[in-house]
Amino acid sequence: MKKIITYGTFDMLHYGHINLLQRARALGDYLIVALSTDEFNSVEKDKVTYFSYEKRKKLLEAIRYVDLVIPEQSWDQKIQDIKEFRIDTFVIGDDWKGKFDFLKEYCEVVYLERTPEISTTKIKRDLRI
Ligand code: C2G
Repeated sequence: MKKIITYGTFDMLHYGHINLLQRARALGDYLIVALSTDEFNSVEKDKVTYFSYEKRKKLLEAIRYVDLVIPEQSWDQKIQDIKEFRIDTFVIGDDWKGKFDFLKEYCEVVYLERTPEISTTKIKRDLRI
C-alpha cells in the first residue's frame, strides 16, 4: 500500500484544496492529511482560521480522498510522521517548491501545481470577512 502525506491549514475548504487532495490521493492508495492545529496556525503561521481545528478536521474526514487526519503541531514533525506512518510520498502545493527537499532522504517529495485564482485569503477579501 502506497501511503501519501500532505500538510496544511485547509481553512474555508475550497476547490483548490480539493484539487490538491484528489491529485495527492491519486499518487497512492492511502492519504494522510496533517492538519495545522489552531495553536500552530496562530503561533507559527500567523493565521487566524475561520473554522476551528475540529471543524476543519470534520470537513476533511468527509472527503473521499482523505483516509486519515492527524494534527500538525510543529514545523519539525514531518520526518517523524514519515517514519511513524511509513510514508512513501510527501505532497504539497508548489508554493512550497524546494522548501521540503530535505525530506527526499526519507520519501519521495512531490510539489503539485496550485489551483490558480482561489485562496482562503481571496475568499475573505471578496466577502470582506
Ligand atoms: N492549495 C492549492 N491551490 C490553492 C490553494 C491551496 O493547491 N489555490 C494547496 C496548498 O499548496 C497546500 C494545500 O492546498 O498544499 C493547503 O493549503 P493551505 O491550507 O494554505 O496550507 P499551508 O498554509 O500552505 O500549510 O507544513 C506545511 C504547512 O502546514 C502548509
